Amino acid sequence: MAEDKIVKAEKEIKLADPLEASIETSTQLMIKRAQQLKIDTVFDRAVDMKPCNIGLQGICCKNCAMGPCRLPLPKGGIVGEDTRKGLCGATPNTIAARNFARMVAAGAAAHSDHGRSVAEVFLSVARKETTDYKIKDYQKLISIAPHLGVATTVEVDGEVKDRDIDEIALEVAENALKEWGKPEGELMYLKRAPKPLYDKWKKMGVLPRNIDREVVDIMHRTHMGVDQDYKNIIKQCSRASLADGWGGAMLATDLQDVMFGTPTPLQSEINMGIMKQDHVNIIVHGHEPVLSEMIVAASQSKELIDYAATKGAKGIQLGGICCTANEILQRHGIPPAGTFLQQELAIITGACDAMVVDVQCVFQNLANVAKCFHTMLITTHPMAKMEQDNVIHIEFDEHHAMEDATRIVKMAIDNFQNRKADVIIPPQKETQVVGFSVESIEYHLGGSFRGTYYTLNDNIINGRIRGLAGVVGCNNARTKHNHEHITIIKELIKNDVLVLTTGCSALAAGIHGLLQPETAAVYCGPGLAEVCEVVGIPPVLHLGSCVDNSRILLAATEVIKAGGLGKDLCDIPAAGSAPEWMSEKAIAIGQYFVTSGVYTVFGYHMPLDGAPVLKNYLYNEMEKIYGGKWDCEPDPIKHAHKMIAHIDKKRKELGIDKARERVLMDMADRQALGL
Ligand code: NFS
Repeated sequence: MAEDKIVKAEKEIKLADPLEASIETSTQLMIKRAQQLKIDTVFDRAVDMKPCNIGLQGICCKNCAMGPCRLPLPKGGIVGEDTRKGLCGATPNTIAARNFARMVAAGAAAHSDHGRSVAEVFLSVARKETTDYKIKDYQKLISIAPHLGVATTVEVDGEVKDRDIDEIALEVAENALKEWGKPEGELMYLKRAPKPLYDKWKKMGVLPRNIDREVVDIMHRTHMGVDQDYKNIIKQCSRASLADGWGGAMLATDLQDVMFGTPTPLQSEINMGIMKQDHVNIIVHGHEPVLSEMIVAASQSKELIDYAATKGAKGIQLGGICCTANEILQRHGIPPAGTFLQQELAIITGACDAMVVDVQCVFQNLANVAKCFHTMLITTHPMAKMEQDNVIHIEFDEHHAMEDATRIVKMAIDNFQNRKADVIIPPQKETQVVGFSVESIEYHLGGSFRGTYYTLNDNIINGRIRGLAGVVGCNNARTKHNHEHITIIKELIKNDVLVLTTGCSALAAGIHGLLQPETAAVYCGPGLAEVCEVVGIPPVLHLGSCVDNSRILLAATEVIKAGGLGKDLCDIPAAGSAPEWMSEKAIAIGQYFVTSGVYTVFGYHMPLDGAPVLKNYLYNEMEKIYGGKWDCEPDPIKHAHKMIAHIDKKRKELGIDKARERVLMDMADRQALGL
């Protein structure tokens, strides 16, 4: 196409160096392509705009109109008493803690509101108000029912019988929805945690009352002139974050599994190379699988595939971006087109006939990029519209879900013939084995007759597996795309740490070929390689989207139940990491990991440097209360080794450090022992 038809960026901005912006080839190619077309992307904007130094330190207070009050650290640090204060007298600790708390509130709200939407759809299913969604996994329904106070059996004339499944579904749906706003009590899922952890939360007064209330509590408490004790603010952060991890997010995962199926391992592909020149390409982007599940069904219907053929397309290629990609990948094998930072680039290919978005992590600049091509950008959620006039809004409703999805797919097909730009799809793609869950790990590591976590525990105790790491979270345009994720994961598996991954970190791992069983022989230490080869799993297990971090909590709980590795989550040789975090959701996740006893290291930076006392509280003092603590390390190798050092500390506390030394002895060592 004539390049003068491209709508140019409004102003000339500094351009990113593609090789500095990402370690990934297709991303580099598409950044260059965008620059040739004079379309700015997030990578260029990150070079053009520096972050605010005061905001970076976490000490800008704009919670009232006497401010914004800014309390930067004095040059040369604090000497003597820290006398910095805002107009009202708020200290750096109060200000940074409030800002941190509001991130926890926003993150918990985003995950949990997603969960609420799923629960509402599930209620419609249970009431039989919709036939578009169904219960797919009855076993999962039965397994979660008791945790929501729903009996699965009934006694009739002294005989125990199974209850009617429809009755169970309805009660589960009603009880689940009550978790968002019940007037008294505490969240029911908290009791799924190991008892010592639950007791700790109870003693500390951080058991969430209901999901919404803990978020509202933070917004109230951080209003001007309310909570002025950073420890008390952080305590509420713990409470609200638990309402996310062991509440809204966990309910989202469970009810999605019930309706759409619990993931089991499958093979798929990933990266922009999954898009096809001669197919209608539809990219779903966002988070709630309620929408994307229907788009999957519509795009696979014979009627629409035939319709696509009438428009000259060889088929319909569906792909995903961000966590909605993970949802449909895990359950249907639909290949993701990329991570959070590749969303604009998928359109730059010129081959994206429709991008369908719902909520969270969606760039507003997509509309500007779409304008340069034929791409139809469709918003679908009542709370997430865009002001640009080239964006189409089709409100998605579970009561006519299939009808909406069919309409959207048909529009994309009609748009296939309108492609105007030269289509350049980068060829890069990788195969990957994905679809792990608490249930499938149990099956894989325990076998079909002995489905338990004993085998995993055994291998941790004997030292073949040094420990577990959860590596999760976003990409951030302030760090080199995928570099930190991949460097950290490789360093962990090289040191025999089994990695559980979710979110964009999982997508990054897939793109760089780390989600293949063959990876074990190439990158792993000898112990982990042996386990992976025997069991046939990759050393990096994809557990789903960011709400599925709840799977990591429950997998860790299963490890405790299987025995031999302590009584509480903080006893396990395990650590958490978000190497390239950017979202408020990541802060909520970090806080519930820490409050659940996990040592959690973030990459890039944390907005705490301007409040060293608060920082020390989060990085050190919290461990004395919950067994877990925050840390931050931008250097990926040091980052991985901080996690490994923590894992080794826990091995020592459990008395299993010697076992590992034996396992890692080479032949010469063994011969020296005369065995
Ligand atoms: Ni998580 Fe998923 Fe990605 Fe970050 Fe955004 S998509 S919910 S927030 S950027 S991992």
